[in-house]
Amino acid sequence: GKPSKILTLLLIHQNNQILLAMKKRGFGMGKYNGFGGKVEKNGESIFQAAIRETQEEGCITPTDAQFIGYIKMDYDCEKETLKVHIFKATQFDGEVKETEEMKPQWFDVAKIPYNQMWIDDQYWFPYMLENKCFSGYLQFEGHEKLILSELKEVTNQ
Ligand code: 6U4
Ligand code: NA
Ligand code: NA
Repeated sequence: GKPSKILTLLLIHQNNQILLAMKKRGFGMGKYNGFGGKVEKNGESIFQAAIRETQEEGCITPTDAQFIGYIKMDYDCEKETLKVHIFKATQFDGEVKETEEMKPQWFDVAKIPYNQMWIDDQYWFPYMLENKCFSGYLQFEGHEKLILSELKEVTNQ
């Protein structure tokens, strides 16, 4: 199979609102998403990478982040399979600011802009919003067409 790349994604869910950010460049440009990116090859943990990417992209430091989900994503057009580790936080230090990479915005949970997000988000955000751990596998044709989606809640015991 293809080589894989470890990525993080972190969502802030506070007071019935979710903090999303419009990606201004690179992979996922023009879409609203959480903060995240590649784990650095300097020995940082996946958790540390999730916090660092949120600091770099949103200027805030989550203080109660928890692992909530794992999704393996296979894009036919990409050289590497993406292994995305998803975290959720409700508290953070600092002030949300726009950066070169991201334009952040708060959304009511009832008004999440799924039509301006990755197509899979509408399927797994409900787990995340309800604090249910989940795991899955997605297969894409291009970046917009989801040809296989296997997502499920994961329970401990
Ligand atoms: P550089 O080149 O350093 O800016 P980096 O920020 O390390 O890149 P990036 O931005 O390429 O990594 O990471 C991609 C981000 O997009 C990760 O947070 C995972 C996320 N992502 C990719 N496919 C996704 C999908 N189908 N649904 C989703 N998030 C996805 O919700
Ligand atoms: Na990023
Ligand atoms: Na990065």
